[in-house]
Amino acid sequence: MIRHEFDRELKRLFKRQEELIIRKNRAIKKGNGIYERYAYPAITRDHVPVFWRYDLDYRTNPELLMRLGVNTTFNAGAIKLNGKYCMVLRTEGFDVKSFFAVAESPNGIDSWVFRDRPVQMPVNEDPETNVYDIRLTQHEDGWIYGLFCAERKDKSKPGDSSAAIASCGISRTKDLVHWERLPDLKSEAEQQRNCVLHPEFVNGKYMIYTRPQSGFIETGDSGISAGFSDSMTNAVIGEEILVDPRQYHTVKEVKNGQGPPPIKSDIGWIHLAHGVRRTAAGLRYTLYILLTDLNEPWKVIKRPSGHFIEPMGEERVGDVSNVVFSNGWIKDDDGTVFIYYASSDTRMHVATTSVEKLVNYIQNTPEDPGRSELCVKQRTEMIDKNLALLKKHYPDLLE
Ligand code: M1P
Repeated sequence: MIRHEFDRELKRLFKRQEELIIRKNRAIKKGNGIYERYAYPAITRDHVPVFWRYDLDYRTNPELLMRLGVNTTFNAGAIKLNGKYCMVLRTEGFDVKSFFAVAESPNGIDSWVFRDRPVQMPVNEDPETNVYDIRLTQHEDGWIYGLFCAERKDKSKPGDSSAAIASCGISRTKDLVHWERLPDLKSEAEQQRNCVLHPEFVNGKYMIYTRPQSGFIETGDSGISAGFSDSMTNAVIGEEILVDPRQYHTVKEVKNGQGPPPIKSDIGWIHLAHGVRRTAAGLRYTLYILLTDLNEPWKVIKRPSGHFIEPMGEERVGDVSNVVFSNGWIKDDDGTVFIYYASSDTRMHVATTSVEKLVNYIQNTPEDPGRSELCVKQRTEMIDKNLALLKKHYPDLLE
């Protein structure tokens, strides 16, 4: 390209991105009443700054070719900080290494802008190959903790190039800019993924939701669990309590994992989790809700049946299709809840609801009775009640 063509193309790249960022998102009103989805993804790889992907120097890249592509932007931790809604995204380069990057929005829905540089996450004495799926917890001790998966090659299997070990990496920050890396979580399990710090002390200790695993992919017979540590600067947990087990023929038949830190409500801690089911088309990841006791957050007290969010339409397709995954949500002062979820390990979406609606959902959605016959009974009770009501008040709707 000659110089003025280069300048024109460069400006075009920035303009296209600006148009994407300022595009207003809109709620899709014909939802299920529990939450609202939005017309467009919140953050895609096209939101990643142009200067993270292209060499913009005419002398070294006169054809303006992309140099360091970004493949996906997904599985974001989330927090509201200094009045801004922040996502800390799993940003994956074409080289399949993930890193964390902060994007901010003034309203939690759209206008997401990446900070100028990715997070410079320090490593400890055994640097990991890959980091991902950070959960941000504003803890009552004053720190914002980031717990994430730190993945290393399994050196005990030198002949297996996909053998890996997943551990819980731990870091803390006050501003999402300066991060202090702490030692990885020590537990009795061979591997850990989907670890999340509870926001409050429990009996004077830090409580960490875990998912002990027997291998890198397989979880053995575990499910969402919890352990307690005296400190986060050297986090060690002993015995892990099983909080929410896997269960035959449910949305969490194959495995499950805690999503973001739970939200406190009058009736208990509201949890968002992912459940995985095996189908003929491969694994299907959906999100579900749980309620745990306010004083004993490891005790489940309500389990609305089935999934809460499932991959829909275009969300079903991506790098790892048929997946929704969430590790970030934000509760605003007015009770609005912004649920950030990724689809198919590719891009981020937002859905909005409120604590009030979540409480209503939890209190009034019956639990899974466990068998088809009982599910029919459960549904028939609602149908009978509804038919009587319709006959009395809206007979024309039955004609
Ligand atoms: O590909 C789906 C998800 O798989 C893993 O989650 P889990 O350990 O629960 O199966 C993670 O790698 C996650 O990042 C990914 O979205």
